[in-house]
Amino acid sequence: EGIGVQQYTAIKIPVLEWADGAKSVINALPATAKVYFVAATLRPETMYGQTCCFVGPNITYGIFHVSDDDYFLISSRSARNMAFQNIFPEWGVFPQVAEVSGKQVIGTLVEAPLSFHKTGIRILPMETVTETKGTGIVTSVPSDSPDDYATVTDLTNKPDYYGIRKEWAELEVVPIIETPAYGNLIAPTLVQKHKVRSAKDPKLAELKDIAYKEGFYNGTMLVGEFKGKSVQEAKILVKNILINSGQAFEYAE
Ligand code: A2H
Repeated sequence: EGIGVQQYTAIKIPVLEWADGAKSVINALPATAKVYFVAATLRPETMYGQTCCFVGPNITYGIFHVSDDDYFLISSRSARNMAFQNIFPEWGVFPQVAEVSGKQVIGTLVEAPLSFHKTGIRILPMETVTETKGTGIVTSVPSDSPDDYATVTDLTNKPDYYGIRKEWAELEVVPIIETPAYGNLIAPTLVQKHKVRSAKDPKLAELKDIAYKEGFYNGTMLVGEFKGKSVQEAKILVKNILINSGQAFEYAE
């Protein structure tokens, strides 16, 4: 992806209840194991609006032992990178204890940090997740990400095709950021205005750009500890809250 470094905030999303498909894998771990899905995001200030978390259904993920009872479920590519960023205790070492496909974990209930949906959100499939970026786990904020909104719309329209329960994709989309040009639900507004047909619509590339720039330069927080502050200010403040509480860390690639 060109020259330069991409700085992500890696969000630790603990599991509340595993999908049946994952149980055979998880039962082989120590009984005290605490497994986190780790999502790489450029928009930590949007974490209030998480309504689900995406995996690539055809991606094979690893479960890696981090320390004590903590395990990360991420792509092996990102585990390798993390091993050279002091995220694992031993430099260059990223002990894999199990392997699991995206498909197997669909339906898992997780507890997303800061999300308004306090009883948990579901792991759902997103076919456009690439294994070669971030951790291969994408937390979904349909209010502010056109890709995420288009994907949850596809999932809601064809739940049987995607092998999910419709209600898993239908959690309420709450406004979290206001922009002068697009109101308080920028992603649904753009997707509807430009008649995006599915999550694979090529128009999404441009809409993603518009939403990102408009949110970053002109957005104001409507919720959370930094309500009323600009997105530019809130981004670093929310990131620091998450890092200081042990719910996130910095990850670069
Ligand atoms: B962002 P960049 Cl609200 N495959 O987080 C596809 N997309 C991925 C990914 C992967 N392997 N890993 C991360 N991403 C997504 C929030 C968000 C994001 C909002 C708005 C825009 C946005 C909630 N989803 O990204 O290619 C993640 O989604 C638009 C750029 O490294 C991550 O941030 O620039 C972003 O793409 C990283 O994209």
